[in-house]
Amino acid sequence: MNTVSFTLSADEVELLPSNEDVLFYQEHGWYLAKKLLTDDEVNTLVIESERFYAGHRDRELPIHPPRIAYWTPEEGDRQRHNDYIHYESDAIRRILTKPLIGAVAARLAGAELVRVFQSTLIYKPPRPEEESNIVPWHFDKHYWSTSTSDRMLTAFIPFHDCDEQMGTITMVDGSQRWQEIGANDTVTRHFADRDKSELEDLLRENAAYNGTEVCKVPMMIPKGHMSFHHCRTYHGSGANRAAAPRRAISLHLQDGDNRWRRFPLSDGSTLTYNHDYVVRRDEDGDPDYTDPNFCPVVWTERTA
Ligand SMILES: O=C(O)CCC(=O)C(=O)O
Ligand SMILES: [Fe+2]
Repeated sequence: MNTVSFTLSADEVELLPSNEDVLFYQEHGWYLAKKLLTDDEVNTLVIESERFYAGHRDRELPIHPPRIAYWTPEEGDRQRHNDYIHYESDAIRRILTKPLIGAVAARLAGAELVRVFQSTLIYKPPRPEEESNIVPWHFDKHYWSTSTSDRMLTAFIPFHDCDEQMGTITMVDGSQRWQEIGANDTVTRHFADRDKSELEDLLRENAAYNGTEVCKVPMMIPKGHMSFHHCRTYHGSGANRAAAPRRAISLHLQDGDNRWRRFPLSDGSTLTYNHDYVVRRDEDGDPDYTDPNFCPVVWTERTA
């Protein structure tokens, strides 16, 4: 399994973020990367995602965790989310674990080693009125309270040019530096389960609490490029008003230091994340977020 070599070609080195880009990411909480995927790789993502939707699996999850996002055709023509796409499709896993993506993430996060945390295949049908296409304001760390790290980050990878008309991902500039107000247990619930207007209000209140206003930046992402966002950067996205579906993968990444931690909820129970039902256990019997089956290494500067 660990036959990947963590080296970049001279051409790939040119595609890494500069020191200025890293400072930009630290200040703004997002970064639009150069063309990290070839057209062939992106075309393969389209073909393989269609094969997946038609029922093809290279591997199946041993069980479906209670809060997994997992669209099936019975759900019809609404927004589709499929977690663990890097586990169930070998061809997609190969592209998502391309060392260049990991190397960009490592630079941005200031990490020596980067692993996959999760990946979600996303499809927004071209239906402007479809409510489920709207992704309300959230930041990803809300779902990752059982993770110790505050350096985790996400690559949003569309399979085509992606703009506002298509309902591209939209960042709330600089919000990763905000102190959060109004946080309670509800923030750990997936955005699909939460009230959308409540989230819009919460965003405005949070901005005001931090002495600022909400500045929304829609990511204009050319085919082969991807945007990165910090795990505390607020983001969301709107309707797909284009004629074609919006296809993408959210590739969530963890730095090498990230580990599982117990996260108690106010009712005394312990929060669980999807992984807690499927990954191997560590020596203390706790979920191991370094399990290479689910969380493969995508980049390391350490020599083997
Ligand atoms: O699909 C979108 O527009 C947003 C995806 C998202 O929330 C993420 O990449 O973390
Ligand atoms: Fe997100």
